[in-house]
Amino acid sequence: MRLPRVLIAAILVLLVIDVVTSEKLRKYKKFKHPRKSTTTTSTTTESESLTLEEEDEDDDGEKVQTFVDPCLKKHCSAGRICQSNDDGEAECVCIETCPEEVDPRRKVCTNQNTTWGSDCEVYRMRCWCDKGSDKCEDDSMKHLHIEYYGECREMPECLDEEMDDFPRRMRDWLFNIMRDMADRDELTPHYKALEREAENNQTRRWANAAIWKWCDLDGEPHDRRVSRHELFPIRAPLMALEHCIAPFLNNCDENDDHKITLKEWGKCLQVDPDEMEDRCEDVRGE
Ligand SMILES: [Ca+2]
Ligand SMILES: [Ca+2]
Repeated sequence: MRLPRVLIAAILVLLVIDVVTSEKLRKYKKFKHPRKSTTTTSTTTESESLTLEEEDEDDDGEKVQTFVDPCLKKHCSAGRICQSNDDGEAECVCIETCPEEVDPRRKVCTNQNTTWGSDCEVYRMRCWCDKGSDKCEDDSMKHLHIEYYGECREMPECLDEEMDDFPRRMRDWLFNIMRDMADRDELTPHYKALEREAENNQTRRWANAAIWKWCDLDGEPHDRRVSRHELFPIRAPLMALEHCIAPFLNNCDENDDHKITLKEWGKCLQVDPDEMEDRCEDVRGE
């Protein structure tokens, strides 16, 4: 009789341990879950929880969880800052105050041909309109972006013959920048290989330069589409030198959805579509 009792007691103890362990595991998984989504979707869903926990061991070797600022790994686009909400979730909210700018060089000219005090004011207005705030002056400002720095000025019209020649000049320019960056060792090994291929194979020259630049422009969100905002690094500095750049880039977005796909980019640069395959270096989320 003694032995079965011991056995039953042992089974009961095992069952209790099992229940406790699986409960702990379930809670742990609940905490773990948000971390999974931090790298790939943090910029697409702005209110998602980014509660992170770091595990340390205390003096007794027990695992303890230390909560860290949910904003640490949160990226907010221009005009927004990260704030932790009541539930401890990271959230991007519109910047409340922009620094007062006195330097006229900080002024910017937008796609609506309006001069603003600073880039911060433009991004903040776009954020208000995106979020449906009553501070939004006009719904069209959802797509407000900076064309160039300085006050708006009269731009010479881009003539048809200038526009006809523009894709060729742009391709040339892109290839030369890529080559310069390779010479200065400023490309990653992945893009250096694309550059070498472009040097050695004439037929790949324009395609590789175009692919590299498109990948380079696709910043945040890294979604294999270049938004008008992401075009800023090439549009703003070229505006003063190339009056055709703005209409050229506008034409690139063929379906007018404010995003330029690799296909659209290749088409507007007049590169053979068969050569425009996605060869971006994927370093994020891996
Ligand atoms: Ca993008
Ligand atoms: Ca498009």
